[in-house]
Amino acid sequence: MAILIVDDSADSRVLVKRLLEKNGFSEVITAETAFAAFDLLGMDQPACVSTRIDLILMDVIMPDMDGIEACRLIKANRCLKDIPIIVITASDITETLERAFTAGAMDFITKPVKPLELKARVLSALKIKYEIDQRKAREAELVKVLEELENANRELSRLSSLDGLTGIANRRHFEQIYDMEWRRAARTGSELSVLFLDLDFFKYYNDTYGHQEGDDCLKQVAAAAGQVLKRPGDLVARYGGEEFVVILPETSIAGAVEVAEAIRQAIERCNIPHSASPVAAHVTVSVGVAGGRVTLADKPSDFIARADKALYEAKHSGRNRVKV
Ligand code: GH3
Ligand code: MG
Ligand code: MG
Ligand code: MG
Repeated sequence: MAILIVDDSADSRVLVKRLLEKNGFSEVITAETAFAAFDLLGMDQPACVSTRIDLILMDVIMPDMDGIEACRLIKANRCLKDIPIIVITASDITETLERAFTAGAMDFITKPVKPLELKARVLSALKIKYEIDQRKAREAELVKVLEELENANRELSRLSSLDGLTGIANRRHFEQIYDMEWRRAARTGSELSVLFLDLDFFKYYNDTYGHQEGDDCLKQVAAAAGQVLKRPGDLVARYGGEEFVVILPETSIAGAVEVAEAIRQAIERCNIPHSASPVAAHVTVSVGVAGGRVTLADKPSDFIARADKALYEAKHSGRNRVKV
C-alpha cells in the first residue's frame, strides 16, 4: 500500500509523511512538483506501467503546474485514472473545491493538516480504492470464466457434430448440411449430388477379425474417403453402422460418379485384408449415386431415396462397384 505526496513545501511533505507513517502507512513516497510525480507514475510511457501507488495526496498551490491541473491530467490518463486523489488546500473556498472535484479529486484536506482528519480521509479513500480494485478483479475473473464457457460451448457444438468412432461428421451434422445445401441448390437451380457407401460383407469382417478390428477398419475407410474429397463444400459423414454418405455441392451426376469411383478405389488401395469376403481378398465398398439439378418441385428425400436404390443395385449386381 503506497501513498504519493505531491507538495512543493518540504515542511509540508515531511509533516504529512510523518503523520502517515505514524498511522502505519510504511510506504510513503514524495514528489516536489507535479512533473516529478508524473515521472514516478510513469505517465510519459506509451504503455501502462504498473504503479504501486494506491493514493495521491496533492497540494493545490504549486509553481509550474498547480495540483488541480495535475489532478486533471492524471484522471485523463487511462492507466492512472483509478488512483484516488485527495487535494490538500490552504483555502476551502467553494470555487477551489469545485475546480478540484471537477478535475476528478475524490476528497480534500485543508491546511494546516489535522492528524485525525488526515487519517480518516486517507483510510476512507483507500477503502474505496480497495473496493474498486476488488470489483475490477471480480469483473476480470467473470470475463475469463465467460470466455472459457464460450470456448467450451464451441468445442461442445463441434463435438456434437462429429462421429465418436471415426472423427468425421455424424448423421445429425449430415442432415443439417444436406438440408442447407439442398435449399441453396433449389434456390439457385444448381446441381447437387449425394453418394451412399456401404461396406461389402462387413458382418463377415466382424465375424472373422472381431469387433475391435471392425472399428479400426471403419476409421481407415472414413479417412480414405475424406482424403479423396478436395472441394471445400464436400462432406463425408458416417450415416450409421458401416454406412457413409457424401455430399457434393455444385456437382453433376457424372462428376459424382467420378468421385464415387475414386473413393471406391481409395478404399481398395487401403488393402485391408478381408479373407471372408466373397468379392475380394480385401475390404471393398459399394456406392450408390444420385444427383443433378435441383428444382423447387423436388424433395430433399428424393435424392436420398435414389442414392439408396442405386446402392441396392450396386450390391445386387456384384458389390465393389458404383451405380447410379
Ligand atoms: P452387405 O455387403 O450386404 O452390406 O453385407 P454386410 O455384412 O455389410 O451388411 P449388413 O448390413 O448385414 O451388416 C453390417 C454389419 O456392420 C453389421 C454389424 O456387425 C457391422 N457394424 C455396424 N456398425 C458397426 C460398428 O460400429 N463397428 C463394427 N465393428 N461393426 C459394425
Ligand atoms: Mg504549495
Ligand atoms: Mg449396411
Ligand atoms: Mg454392408
